[in-house]
Amino acid sequence: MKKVFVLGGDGFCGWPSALHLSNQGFDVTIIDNLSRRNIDNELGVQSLTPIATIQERIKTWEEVSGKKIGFYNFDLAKDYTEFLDLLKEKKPDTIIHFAEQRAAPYSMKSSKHKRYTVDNNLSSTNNVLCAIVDSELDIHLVHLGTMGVYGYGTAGMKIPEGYLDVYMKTENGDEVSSEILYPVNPGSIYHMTKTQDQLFFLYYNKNDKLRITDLHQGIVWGTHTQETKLNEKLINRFDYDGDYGTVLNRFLMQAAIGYPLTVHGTGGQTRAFIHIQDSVKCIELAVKNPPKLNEKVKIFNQATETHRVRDLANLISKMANVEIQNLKNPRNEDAENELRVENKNFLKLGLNPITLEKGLLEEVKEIAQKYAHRCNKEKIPCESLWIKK
Ligand code: NAD
Ligand code: USQ
Repeated sequence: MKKVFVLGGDGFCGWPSALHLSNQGFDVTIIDNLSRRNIDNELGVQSLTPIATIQERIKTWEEVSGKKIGFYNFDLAKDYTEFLDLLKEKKPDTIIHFAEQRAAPYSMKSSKHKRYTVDNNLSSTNNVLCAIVDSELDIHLVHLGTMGVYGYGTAGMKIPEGYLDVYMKTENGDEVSSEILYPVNPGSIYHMTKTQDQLFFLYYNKNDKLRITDLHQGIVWGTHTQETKLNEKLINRFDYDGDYGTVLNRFLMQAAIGYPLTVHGTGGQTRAFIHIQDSVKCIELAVKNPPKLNEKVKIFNQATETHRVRDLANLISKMANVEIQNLKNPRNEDAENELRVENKNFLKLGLNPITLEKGLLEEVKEIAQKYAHRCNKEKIPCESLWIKK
């Protein structure tokens, strides 16, 4: 049985991915320091859905499926020796790395939050890479990166999957070509950490021949996957607050409680999206299709659709008969941008995307309306400002 470590396996993407891989017959071990749950305490918020403790989650999964999932509470940014010892003992075939602070607004709250995000994300990624080298094992690392590494200007072309062919003029007028990482353009401290992760991967792949897949994921929406639906104690987290809630899930929850949809500025921002069920499928496909030895870092754009924020707001406003409010944008970002994204790699491997049209209503009914009573309206506004007054 192939062994998989899921770093950050208690989180929004990590938990359903751990269940899905376990269901597929992988031997899954979760490593998570539960920092995300501590941040909920710091912010005084809770997931809209009532999430069970990690121990209850794992026990319930064993009862429901007959399959075991291991769990270790390590801080990957700090507990290097413990992590390395575990690698040597368990010898996983694959490590999936979700274990980073992932909210852009949280990363921009204050210098304390900026420093935490940089320290946590960069040390975790570097420690994981160093430990793979130290273990002397041939482990495939799958990392969750972001579409945000490319930035949100208008590229004028489909954003390629990670790499760009460039043509340069030499001093005597000849043309030379080269393939480079697509130029980075981070829009927050969080996104900046992901652009730096890319350089770690480039380097460790070149120097230590590590086999690495970096998934440039868009905004994940939805809550349930086939596995999390099986028992209420397996339910996934649903963040709706001003720091961790992402735009589409926030709109769905706002629609369910009749709260005017919080559009930043004109809502002209175009972003890439993927449903959580497709996200876990992509993880499975990436795990099953590792790069060969000596192959460069494999980069996939993990997104199925692009939408403008105001189009999403209009769609949900009509569907749920709720007003739209245009707020002063707390972020420093382009008011309007075009975005087209190449995603051939996953489609070629067999991804069959869930479209927004098919999934939206179900999400409103099964999650947002069902748990609307747990919403604390005071936590909805986005109060983290990119530029302080
Ligand atoms: P999340 O915050 O719900 O989960 C991250 C998990 O990692 C948490 O359980 C947290 O406790 C753990 N963690 C963080 N730092 C750790 C450390 N130092 N040691 C051990 N555990 C640690 O986030 P998510 O939404 O599941 O995102 C997972 C990954 O996917 C992130 O890296 C994020 O950048 C990426 N991603 C997420 C989205 C999205 O829309 N949610 C979109 C694109 C990319
Ligand atoms: N926005 C609104 N109203 C809201 C919330 C957000 O208009 O109530 C706007 C934001 O200003 C922004 C866009 O919606 O223009 C997206 O914001 P978001 O919070 O949904 O997404 P983002 O901050 O980009 O981050 C999320 C995840 C992050 C992941 C990223 C993928 O939190 O982990 O990396 O999506 S991507 O956006 O493709 O870079």
